[in-house]
Amino acid sequence: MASSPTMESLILQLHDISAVKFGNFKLKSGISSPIYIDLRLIVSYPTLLLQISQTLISSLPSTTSFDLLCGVPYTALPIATCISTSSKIPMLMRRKEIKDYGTSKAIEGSFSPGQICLVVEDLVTSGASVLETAAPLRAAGIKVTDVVVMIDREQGGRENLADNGIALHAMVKLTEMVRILKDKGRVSEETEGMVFKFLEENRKVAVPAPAAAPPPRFRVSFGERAKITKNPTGKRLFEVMVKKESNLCLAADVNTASELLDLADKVGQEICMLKTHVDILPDFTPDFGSKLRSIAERHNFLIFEDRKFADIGNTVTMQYESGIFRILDWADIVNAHIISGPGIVDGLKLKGLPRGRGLLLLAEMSSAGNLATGDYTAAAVKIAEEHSDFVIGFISVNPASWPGGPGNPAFIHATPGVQMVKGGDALGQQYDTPYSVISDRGSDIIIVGRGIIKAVNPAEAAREYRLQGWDAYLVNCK
Ligand code: 5BU
Repeated sequence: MASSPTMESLILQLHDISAVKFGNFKLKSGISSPIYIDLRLIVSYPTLLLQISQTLISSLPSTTSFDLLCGVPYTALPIATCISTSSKIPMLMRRKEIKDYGTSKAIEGSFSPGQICLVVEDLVTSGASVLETAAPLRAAGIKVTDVVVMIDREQGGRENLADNGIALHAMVKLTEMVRILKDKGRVSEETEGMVFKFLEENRKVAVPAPAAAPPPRFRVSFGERAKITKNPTGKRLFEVMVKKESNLCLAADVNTASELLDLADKVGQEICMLKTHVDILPDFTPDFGSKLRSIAERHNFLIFEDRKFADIGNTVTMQYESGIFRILDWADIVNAHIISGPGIVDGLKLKGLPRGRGLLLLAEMSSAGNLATGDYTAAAVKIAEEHSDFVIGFISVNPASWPGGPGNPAFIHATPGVQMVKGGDALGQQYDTPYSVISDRGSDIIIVGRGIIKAVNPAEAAREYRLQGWDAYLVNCK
C-alpha cells in the first residue's frame, strides 16, 4: 500500500528516536524477536507526539462517530490527551490499578451512559489491553465500538476485537512499517525477511472457528418466543430474560454448597438462570434444593442442573427423581445426551412434565474434539421437535451454522464456553466471546463459569457479562 509522505516521515522519526529497533530482543514471553517497539519514548518528542496524534485521528473512517476518547494506560494516555486538546473532544481516563471496577471508581471524567467512546491505543497485539479498557467503560454504560491504534502487529488483535464488537483502525500495520524502513534504506532486505518470518511464526493461530455464519438477519424477540413456547418452564425462562434484560446463565462450579448459595445470592439479580453440578458439592444436604429455590425466587432466576443424563429411559427416571440429590424436586431444567436414543426423553418426560419442568438436549458441546456434530446435532433437533412439550431447547455452540439455522424459535439455545476473550483451558474447553456467541452464532443464552467465579468481584463481572450478552442480543433483534 502506498503510504503518504507524512506517514513515512513519522515512521522514520520513530526509527530515529529508537522507538523501533532491530536486533535480537528477548520478549517478556521468553521468545526472541528481531524487532522491538517501545512507544513510551514519544513523550520526549512533543512535536512528533502531536503529529502522531493528528495522523491517528485522520486515519479513522469519516463515518466513525464518538463523543468521548479514552487512552489505554499508560502509553496511549498522552496520545489521547493530544487528540482531545486539539479536537476538543472530552477524554476519560481508566484507572489501571482497579480491577474490581464495581467497588471503586474505575473511570475518571464525566460522561453519561449511552455515550460512545473511542479507545486510543499505541500498539495492538492480541487486543487484550484494549478489551481491559473497554470492559469498565461498557460496565459504566458507555458504548465502545471503535479503537484507533498507531501500530497493528497483525497478530490476531483485529479478529479478537471484532469478536467483541470493536472495529480496529490502525495508522499503520507492522509489515507496512518495516517495508517503509526497508525502502528508505533503514533496514536490510534480510532484516525485513527476518521480521516477516518472525511475524508469520508468531501469528496467533486462532482456533479455526467453524466458518462464521452471517449474522441472522433478525431474531424473533424473547418476548414473542415466550408466547409460542409450549413448555411452562421454557415460557418462564423467556419471560425472566425479558424482565431482567439478562441472557446470562452462571455456571456455579464452586467447591461447596455453602459457597454456591452465597454466590447465587450475590449474582442473582444479574442472571436468568443458574447452572449447577450438584455432584461436585461435598457438603450437599437434602435441604440444598429448597435453599437454592428460595434464593432463585427472591432474585427471579431458574435453576438448571447440568446432569447430562445419558442412560436408557428407565434408568434416567430413577436418576432424575431419586438418589441423594432428588434433582426433580428442585431443578427447573435438566439436560440430556441423546446417545441412547429418544427413549431418554420419554423417561425424563414421564417424571418432569407433570411437574412442569423442562429439558435441554445436548446438540453440540464446547470442548475440543467432541463428537456432537453434524448428523448427531440434526438428530437432537429432530427429537426436540417430537417432544416440544417437554424439550425447551438445546445446549448449542454455533446454531447459526446448522442446516436450518437456530430453527424453531420456540426452542432456546444455551451456549457454554464463554469468556471475554477467545481461548481455552488446559483440558479442552474452548472459549468464545459473548458478542460472537449471541450475535454471530445465533445462540440465546451465554453460560459463564470461571469468567465470573474467578473474577475479583463476581457480581460486577456478572453484570459485565449480562450487559455484553444483552447488547449482542439486541443487535439482531427485530
Ligand atoms: P467455564 O468455567 O465457563 O469453562 O464453565 C463451563 C461450564 O459449562 C461447566 O460447568 C461445564 O461443565 C459446562 N459445559 C461446558 O463447558 N461445555 C459443554 O459442552 C457443556 C457444559 Br454441555
